[in-house]
Amino acid sequence: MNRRGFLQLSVFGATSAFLRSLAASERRRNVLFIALDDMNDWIGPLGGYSGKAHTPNLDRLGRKGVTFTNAHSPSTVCNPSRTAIMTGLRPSTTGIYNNGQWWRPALPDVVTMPECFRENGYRVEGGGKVFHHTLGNNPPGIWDNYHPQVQDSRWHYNYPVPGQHTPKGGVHWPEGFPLNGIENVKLGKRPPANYREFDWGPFDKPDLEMGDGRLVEWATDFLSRPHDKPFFLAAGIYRPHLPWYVPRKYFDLYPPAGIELPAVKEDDLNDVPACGRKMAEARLADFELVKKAGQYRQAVRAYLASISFADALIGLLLDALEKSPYRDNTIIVAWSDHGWHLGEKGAWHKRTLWERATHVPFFIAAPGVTRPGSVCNRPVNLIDIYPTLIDLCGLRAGGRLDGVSLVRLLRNPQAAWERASVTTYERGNHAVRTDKWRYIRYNDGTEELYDRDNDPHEWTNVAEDPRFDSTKRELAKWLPKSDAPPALLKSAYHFDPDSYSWRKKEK
Ligand SMILES: [Ca+2]
Repeated sequence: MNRRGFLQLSVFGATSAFLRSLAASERRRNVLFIALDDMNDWIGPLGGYSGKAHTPNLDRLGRKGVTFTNAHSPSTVCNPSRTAIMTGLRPSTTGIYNNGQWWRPALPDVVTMPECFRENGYRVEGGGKVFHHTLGNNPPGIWDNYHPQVQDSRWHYNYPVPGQHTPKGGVHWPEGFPLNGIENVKLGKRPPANYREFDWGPFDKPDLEMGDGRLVEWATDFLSRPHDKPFFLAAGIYRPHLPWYVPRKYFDLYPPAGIELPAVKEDDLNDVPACGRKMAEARLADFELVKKAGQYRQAVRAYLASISFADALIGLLLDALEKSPYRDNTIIVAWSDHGWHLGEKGAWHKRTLWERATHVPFFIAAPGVTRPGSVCNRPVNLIDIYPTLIDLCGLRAGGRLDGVSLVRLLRNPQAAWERASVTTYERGNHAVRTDKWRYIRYNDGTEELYDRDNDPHEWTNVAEDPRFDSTKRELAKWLPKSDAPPALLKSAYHFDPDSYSWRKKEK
């Protein structure tokens, strides 16, 4: 056969494979699952930032389906939140409360969301940070294929997959580290709590050469190819997680003079119980360091720039999907694992139970189900993603799920909705969110109650006001009925990254 005949045949072969995949994709819905990291509600569709946030692609995603404006995360730190989302089980069910625990040895039989799709005949691929990114949280049996996370600077846990637990050469501190010039970071001294990531500044690099850019390039390539099965494609974008390194053009969107700092009430924590104050003050030394170094405004700017970079990458994913044969048969879901404080309530970082830490971006566009540009203000939780997606795709759960399907709200965002949204941080500390209220109960029984209609900053704790006793009782009904004992800490195991197995240490 001459070369031309061969080419014609292969083009024909590729085309028919593409048509076959199209036919298969028409039978069942695909899922594009976009995970964001530490992205709070400072985005256009949620309006949490008092200035102008540049998030045209999140705006665009909102126009494609439903924007949930009152969505909250299961927890306010990465591992417990992501474990809850991916297993469909709350921290109070699993005992996974923090980053110092491994979920798999604690939950050996749990069927995670990608495993559920895989068992139902889907091709399941993932990349970047979907489960928590540190070693031992992304077991290899879950995915048909995984694109490892690429970091933009040296990072102590850059080994999420077997065989890659030794950082390869080429992962260095950026030239001039730290770009923020903070002396303690340069010296590797505390505070900050983690100097390796405590940096921000512009990179002179194209988007696709950033770690998240590599991930998105991989995901868009996946979307450009024929697939003979329906797919579940997870793309985990790491920004706006620290370090806030993004291409310079995203910093240029935010001239320093126009940066708005969050509103803070001087004596705000005086009416907060000790447990809450402790959460707010956990990274106080980091915050003080930022202010002392004259970096507060720059840090806020870098966080916003990081949001806009993540937004641009979401745009590339949407472009790729819209150009693909899967555009009319793919559900898009996008979410962030929790929010982030940049000074609100005196807090820096995450790990609190207030609005800025629990309130998250959450979008679902489901062709044939959602109406373009819908907005849903009902209180929902990311624990509901798993039951919602399997409902949309007609799959059955492999076991217990703590959330509920949101399909009713996807069809009618104004539908009556009696549920509250619950966020947990460490054992026995919970926040209950309804349309109007935030009720916090700590593990020593102390409480906070905020009337969000009249107090959107959550400045005035009215939990002690007897007029609200019955309100508190109603809200308390949503608290978990029990709080599972914490799963073992990592230090209780020997972990072998090559076989990806855990062995309990002898006592
Ligand atoms: Ca207060």
